[in-house]
Amino acid sequence: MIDDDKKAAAVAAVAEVADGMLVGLGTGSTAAFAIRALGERVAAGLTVRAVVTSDASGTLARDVGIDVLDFADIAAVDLTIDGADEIDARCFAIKGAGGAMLREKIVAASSARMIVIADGSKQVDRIGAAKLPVEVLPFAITYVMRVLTELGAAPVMRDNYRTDQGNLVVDCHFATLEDPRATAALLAAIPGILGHGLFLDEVDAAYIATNGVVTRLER
Ligand code: ABF
Repeated sequence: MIDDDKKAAAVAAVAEVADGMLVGLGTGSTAAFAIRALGERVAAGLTVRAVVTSDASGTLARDVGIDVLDFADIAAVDLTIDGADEIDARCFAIKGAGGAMLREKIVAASSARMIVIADGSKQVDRIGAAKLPVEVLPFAITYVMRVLTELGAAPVMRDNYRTDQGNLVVDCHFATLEDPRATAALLAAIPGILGHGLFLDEVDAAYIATNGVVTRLER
């Protein structure tokens, strides 16, 4: 069962949370298992504070009794736990199917340590098959679509979708992603793109569960 694997990976990562930590909480169904698991540890006496990468995760975290702070007041996070769409042996990840990749990357960047949690379907030899989402300022959307098309990204704008920041998301599919750093640099250089789902330096470790067996990757 994929849900059992998501939960097993989440529980393994939440075991790394220590008393007094400020924890970054990711977004998506796998991250939701981590939020619930952390809530159980808080109910059992663990003292933590958290920041969240989406409004949905904030609602869930508060519901399970976690003290959620406003990230705008936070300079540094101890440990962030988040899902991914693809993760490879280099701990390179594609994130953002859930549309929260901009906040996810900011929280990850602020974190001393970031752990990805995933079921085995997310584990790949080399990232690149998953759609690569980019967050776009609405003002820039037509220009950005043109540039992405010229770059061969086959961009598709998500229908009726806005991020928590009120921006648009465009899903890209590059024919190859042989040089993810070059692609990340290209995307970062386009005015109007506010963030993208390539996580190349942020992930320190991953717990991946397949048929109940949890394996750990370390960068
Ligand atoms: C977040 O949620 C995203 O970065 C990723 O796109 C998505 C994964 O969702 P799920 O765990 O539901 O597959 O972590």
